[in-house]
Amino acid sequence: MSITFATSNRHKFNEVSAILEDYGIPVEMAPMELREIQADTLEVIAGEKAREACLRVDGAAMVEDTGLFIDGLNGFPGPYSAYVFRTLGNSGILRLLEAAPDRGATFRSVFAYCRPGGAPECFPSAVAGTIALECRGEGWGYDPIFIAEGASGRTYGELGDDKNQLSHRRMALEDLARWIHGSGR
Ligand code: ITT
Repeated sequence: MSITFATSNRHKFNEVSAILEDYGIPVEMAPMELREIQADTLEVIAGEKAREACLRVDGAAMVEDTGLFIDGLNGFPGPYSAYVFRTLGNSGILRLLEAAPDRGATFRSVFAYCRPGGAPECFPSAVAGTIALECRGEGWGYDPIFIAEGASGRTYGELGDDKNQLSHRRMALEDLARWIHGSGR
């Protein structure tokens, strides 16, 4: 039986379904804009998105919330990454970092799975890395500026399909897949 993944982001859906396919779990996209509450943690935001998605699809639903936490900016944009990407974009982030020598950063992801009437089950993961000096490669969102540890200096945008091998989503999805195959939904 497939999982309903509520997201407005086709790129995210493609990456998630490719990883879960390795675990024999089919995923269906339920395209929708979910309200993002303002909160300091991705867990709280993802949990609320999952509750809303559950009501809207009238069944169990999975959501994901991602944040890019930049050390030299005290963790900004973090939980506000979607808003900051829409307003400042990658060029704005690069400009902010001209004044901040620490280019360390962490991409964090939280998946939340919720059944009707139940509490959301959260699966977090993260990948450390650095912010590139300029945009490189293709990809989407912050892909052209994020260099993950273990990526030999290449941005997510330069990794192509290899991004999925080491991305901030992989470990969370592996945990989610184990949970689905184990205790079950
Ligand atoms: P949802 O409908 O699933 O919420 P979204 O695009 O709003 O889709 P998020 O709030 O989780 O997703 O993402 C926050 C921001 O981070 C947003 O601008 C994304 O484009 C960006 N982002 C998320 N995952 C990314 C990835 O793997 N690579 C690059 N940028 C990413």
